[in-house]
Amino acid sequence: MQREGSAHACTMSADDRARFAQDGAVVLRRAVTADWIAALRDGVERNIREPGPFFRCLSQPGQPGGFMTDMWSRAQIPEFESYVTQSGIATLAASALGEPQARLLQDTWFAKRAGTVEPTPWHHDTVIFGPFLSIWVALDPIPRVASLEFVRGSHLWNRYFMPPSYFEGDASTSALRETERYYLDYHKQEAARGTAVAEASRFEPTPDIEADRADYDIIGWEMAAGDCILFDALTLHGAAGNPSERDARRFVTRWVGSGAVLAPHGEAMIGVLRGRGFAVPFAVGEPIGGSLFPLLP
Ligand SMILES: O=C(O)CCC(=O)C(=O)O
Repeated sequence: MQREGSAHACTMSADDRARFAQDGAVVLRRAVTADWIAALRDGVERNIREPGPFFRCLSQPGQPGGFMTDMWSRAQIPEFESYVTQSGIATLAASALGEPQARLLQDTWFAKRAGTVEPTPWHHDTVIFGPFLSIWVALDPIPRVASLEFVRGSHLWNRYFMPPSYFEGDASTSALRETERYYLDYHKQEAARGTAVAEASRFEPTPDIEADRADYDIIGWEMAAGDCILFDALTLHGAAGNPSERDARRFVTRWVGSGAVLAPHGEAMIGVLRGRGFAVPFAVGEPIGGSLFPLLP
């Protein structure tokens, strides 16, 4: 699919680069053109009607709104495949990584319907060791109160966090909210329990940032559709629900640099992918490769 604006390549100024390095997150205004945003919105709505193998509804039954997500669905949604290969987003990722190309780790999206109460818990993304960033693009106008927030500079703390439930037994995890279970599952599957427990010693439970917001330097932005936030995977991030009167959909691409390897607790992730029939030709400690994780542009 060829779209108008496909030659558009968003760029980072020297100031953007400095912010990304120091703060671990930077907002890039109007980085993605309106026709790509329209295509991604269409793709998300079709993906909701036709869920992929990783689709999750993260709202509890009976709650208002609805918090949904899917991952790696570009195989079935051509708009997503076109966006990652033709929109210029890969060029932006490569430029932020300081490399000629970037490797796509994942395409994913999060949709919070109007009135969603379920938050995105504070976390950071540790499944990769080495250069790893995400580009979070707003598909709708998203007010500051519903937008993704970051603890400024937390990517430089040299600390690794897991959900508190990562350290607890099965009895306590049975009471988790759906979003907490989602982030826990991302790091730990029952099949990888031995690895996960052995790995636990290098991680700390994620602090209760929401309970002590004033103690943290929290940054975030009101977003227009097409604005994006480029963030280091290790920057702690989270979001409230969506108290606004319209949907707050976001599309996220995750990118790794040439020095990136799969972290030990990423074993669960590749196990799940292989279980769904995806080819994952690398192991823990090895560089990411294979057709699901293409080098772009
Ligand atoms: O948009 C959200 O609510 C979640 C985004 C997120 O956690 C991520 O992209 O890592």
